[in-house]
Amino acid sequence: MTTLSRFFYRFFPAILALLVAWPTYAAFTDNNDGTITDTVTGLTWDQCSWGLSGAGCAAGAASLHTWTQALGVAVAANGASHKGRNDWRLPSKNELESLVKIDAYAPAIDTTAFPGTMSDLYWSSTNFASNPADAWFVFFYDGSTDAYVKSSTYYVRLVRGGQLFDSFDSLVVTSYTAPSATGTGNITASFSGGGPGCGYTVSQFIPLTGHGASPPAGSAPAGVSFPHGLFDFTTGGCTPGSTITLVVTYPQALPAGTVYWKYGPTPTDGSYHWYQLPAVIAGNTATFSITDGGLGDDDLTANGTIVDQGGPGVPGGAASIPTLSEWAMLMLAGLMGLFGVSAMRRRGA
Ligand SMILES: [Ca+2]
Repeated sequence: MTTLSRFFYRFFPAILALLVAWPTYAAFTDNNDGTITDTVTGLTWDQCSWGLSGAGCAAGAASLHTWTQALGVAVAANGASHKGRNDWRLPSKNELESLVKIDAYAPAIDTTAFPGTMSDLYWSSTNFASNPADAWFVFFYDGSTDAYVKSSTYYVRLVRGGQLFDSFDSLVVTSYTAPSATGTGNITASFSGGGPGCGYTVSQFIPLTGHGASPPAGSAPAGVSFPHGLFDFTTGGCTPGSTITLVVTYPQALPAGTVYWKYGPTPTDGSYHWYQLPAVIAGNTATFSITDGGLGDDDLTANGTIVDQGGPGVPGGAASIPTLSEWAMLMLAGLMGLFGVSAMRRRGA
């Protein structure tokens, strides 16, 4: 036996152990409070899938959630100070993938650190960029990843702390400020309701005509002007059938008699037409509510998406306040009327 082979046989167990241990990218620390910290990523994970608890995550049953519900699980966990913390969130795709153990399957995870993990699909918070109706998941059977429609029900594991990778993936936008399309100043359109994942996927201020999203030219209701143009928006990721309440703040006070007009189909008339959406007009704000699938939602279905387009219509057309020359014409007309009446009286006398 050569010196080299003797060396190899002597250290064979150590070499083997090194090779087996090599693909371990994560270094887990059990915090003994139901959480596991990955010292590589700095993230702290809920040791159990949502729904499981206790030693070895042996109690309860892992629960299935739609993507929107999964975002809500984090909100609920924070409200209940889950495991003494209130900064839980749904992990991003990259964060969730960091848990995959590449030399394991069914489940593809360190089962000592994360007992009770389902060999199944877990939601990430990351939207699928080319189709906002889908989001990314990690398949902990083999560690693969893909995206699918958000209404699917998958498992959830929450995370907290660390560096928030892909923070914009989970950013839900509920307020939009931009100049009006008519040059009157900045408009802010904010909404509340619709669930934790409900945000604008489209938001733009458009003119009454001439924009790709504008209603057909000449279709607007007669005798009504739209000094601030229209607001065109779509929300996504909302709880199906939920109601959002919008407050749109305009740069100037809305005149008396202002009505919020919309162009689109309604539950009682499927063709595109102008109609008045019930709204509270006060000062420079218009406040109204739209229920997913109800009046004001152009897709007329409770699908988690609200499609809307409309704006405040001022009665009397553009010249609701007479200009100086118009006042002069009115006075002249009034004077001529007075002369006419006095002339008639003289003739009749
Ligand atoms: Ca809808």
